[in-house]
Amino acid sequence: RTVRIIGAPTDYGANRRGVDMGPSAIRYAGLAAQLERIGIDVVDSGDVPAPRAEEREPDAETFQSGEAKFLRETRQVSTRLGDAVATALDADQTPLVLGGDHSVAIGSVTGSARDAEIGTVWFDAHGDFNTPATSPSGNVHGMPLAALLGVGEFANLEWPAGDGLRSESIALVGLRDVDEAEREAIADSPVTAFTMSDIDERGIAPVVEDALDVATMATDGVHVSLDLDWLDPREAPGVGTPVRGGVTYREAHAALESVSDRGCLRSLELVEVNPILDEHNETASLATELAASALGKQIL
Ligand code: DIR
Ligand code: MN
Ligand code: MN
Ligand code: MN
Repeated sequence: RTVRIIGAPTDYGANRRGVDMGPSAIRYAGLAAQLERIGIDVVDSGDVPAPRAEEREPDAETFQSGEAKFLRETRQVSTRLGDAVATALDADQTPLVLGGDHSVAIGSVTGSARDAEIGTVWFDAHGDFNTPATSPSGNVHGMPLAALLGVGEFANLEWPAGDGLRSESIALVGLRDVDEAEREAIADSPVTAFTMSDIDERGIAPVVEDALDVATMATDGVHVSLDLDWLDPREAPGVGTPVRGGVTYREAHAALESVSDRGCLRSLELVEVNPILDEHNETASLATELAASALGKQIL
């Protein structure tokens, strides 16, 4: 297969600077070479243009509770990224999006869902189900699922077309830090959520199989969104919002190997890598390795 790397160097969706360097850090860790070593053709589109938070109207400074910061910028970048993802898919390439903060998922998913029914597996410590009204932070990286599904105030906002994702086809895996209002939103929504407790009780493999069942049921393919804070901070220290008690190195590989084994992967994204907070780029290296597992790398 051919993989097209598309960088989306945003940081305005998160509250900490540095996640905009994620695409560079992941490329520097040797992403293309690793994928080529397992027989994948790799093309790199470079980065979609993304505004820097400090160059913009500082709505972060005038921010009031009940708002989302940098919504205009999010919409602009999502449109560009959605187009890039859809173009890659039209050319029979597998888009591999490098974030940036998790707000880039709005673009990745709408692009992937433009001409297909898709499912999504969302590996994350967080629910990413806030709306501007419920968000404690105003950061859009905590809102992409609500935005994509048109929850709350997002019902009145149009994102670049991509109607092929139904909430029934979304599985969240690895939750351990969910805000009060998000808890209700997730309970009220047909999405399926697997917490770290589910992984404790059942083990990673059966949980991921269930998540893949949800995402492949009556869909043409699956978008995998991997927030590196899904892993335990001991494995992935270079993220903006680390939460103790995440999955281990081997559990993460096992999960992405299962994704590959299903043969359902349509598009993939690696988000929230923050090299400034990292140790020797190890989180970007880990992201690179996990992408290889999702794309077919095997031990033997
Ligand atoms: C928190 C943090 N729930 C928020 N969310 C993060 O700001 O909405 N998502 N870090 O990845
Ligand atoms: Mn996230
Ligand atoms: Mn997260
Ligand atoms: Mn996030």
